Amino acid sequence: MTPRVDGDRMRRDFDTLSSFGATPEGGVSRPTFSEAHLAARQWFLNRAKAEGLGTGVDSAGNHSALLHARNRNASVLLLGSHLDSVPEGGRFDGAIGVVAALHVLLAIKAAGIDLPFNLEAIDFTDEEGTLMGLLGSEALAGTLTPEALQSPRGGRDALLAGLERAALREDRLHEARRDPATLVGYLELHIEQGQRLERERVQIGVVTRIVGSRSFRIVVRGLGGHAGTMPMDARRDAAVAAARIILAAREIVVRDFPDSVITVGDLRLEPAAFNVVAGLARLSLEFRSQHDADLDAIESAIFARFHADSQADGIDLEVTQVARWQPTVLDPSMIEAIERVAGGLRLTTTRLPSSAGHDAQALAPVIPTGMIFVPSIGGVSHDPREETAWEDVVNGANVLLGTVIELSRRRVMG
Ligand code: HGY
Ligand code: MN
Ligand code: MN
Repeated sequence: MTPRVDGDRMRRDFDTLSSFGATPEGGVSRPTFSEAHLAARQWFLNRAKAEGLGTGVDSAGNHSALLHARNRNASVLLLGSHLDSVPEGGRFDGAIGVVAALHVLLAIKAAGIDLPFNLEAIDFTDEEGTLMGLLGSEALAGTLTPEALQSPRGGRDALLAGLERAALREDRLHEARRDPATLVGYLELHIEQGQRLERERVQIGVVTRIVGSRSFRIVVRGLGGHAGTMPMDARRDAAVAAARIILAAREIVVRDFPDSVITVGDLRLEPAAFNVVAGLARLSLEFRSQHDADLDAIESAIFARFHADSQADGIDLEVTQVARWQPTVLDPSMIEAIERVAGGLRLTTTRLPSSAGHDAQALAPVIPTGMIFVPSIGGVSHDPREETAWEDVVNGANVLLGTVIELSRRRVMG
């Protein structure tokens, strides 16, 4: 009889986890290496230890619970996601993947099933990019580069301060790399963060590919001055130039790249006062597409426009690329195994691409990787209103559990 996760115990754990960094609006705020994030990670290790599981933390800060096979030198199947969140985010993004992975280990341990591989539930460091983005998963995959560490999304100072808070050393992050030959693969349960499953009334999403994205920091330099005495035709207003950038970005992508998206999520003016014309503006800009060619085309189209507009307005632009993630295809045999297991559980499934980024896209280039989605109510995510029905979370966890059993069966059958 295939074991099932204990949905009630998993719910209690999820509710405890949601208390770390809980916000009044009903979400969580657990930016990487914040007090709430560090407390959530420690809770995860303590919970695993209390259940008699092994635990470990690697040199990139990835936190793991371990269910050893009889042969401890056997390969490792990784299950997991991330406990960090965006600022003022939701309770489910990342968290259900880590809690479900833990409960898959517990269900297999309770059933006394002896797997042909070690099973590891992993919480990856800094998936959301408060510091870098995919920091822990890229370190484990061996694709984290010194160049990327030099211009991280959150800035060098924040990265160094965060590593220090977590007692991690930049020069040892790369030691987290695992030899792909020692890994069976990676499976991640995650909320869809979109509305497709809900709209189509489907219980399980089987992810086929993950969106690629590019992130830039843009500094806009104009000329500051007195808000009262500076004539309008003499101004080189950085706020106006930043607004032109935001509107041009949206116009180009909506008109020419309808399957892509572009976002300015962070905008700061200096000196930021009522009665001062802003001389400087700092923007974050990111765009995403399922196709590399589109990412290239968007990049050249928007920056050609930004530079042309800024030149005409006597504005100076400084552009720094701070992240670049390739569109990634997931493993066909993992897709097929997830579908087979969900079908066996009489759950409806559909194949779909992910428009959100995930740790899975860091691992997919080096090991067989699969992702399981469960519906997001209203498609809301990265917001305190983020919600998924608990029955759907339990379905997703049982598909994760069943897929582990299916992979072990295939491994034994050879
Ligand atoms: O940004 C993303 O898509 C993911 O939530 N980190
Ligand atoms: Mn996530
Ligand atoms: Mn997220």
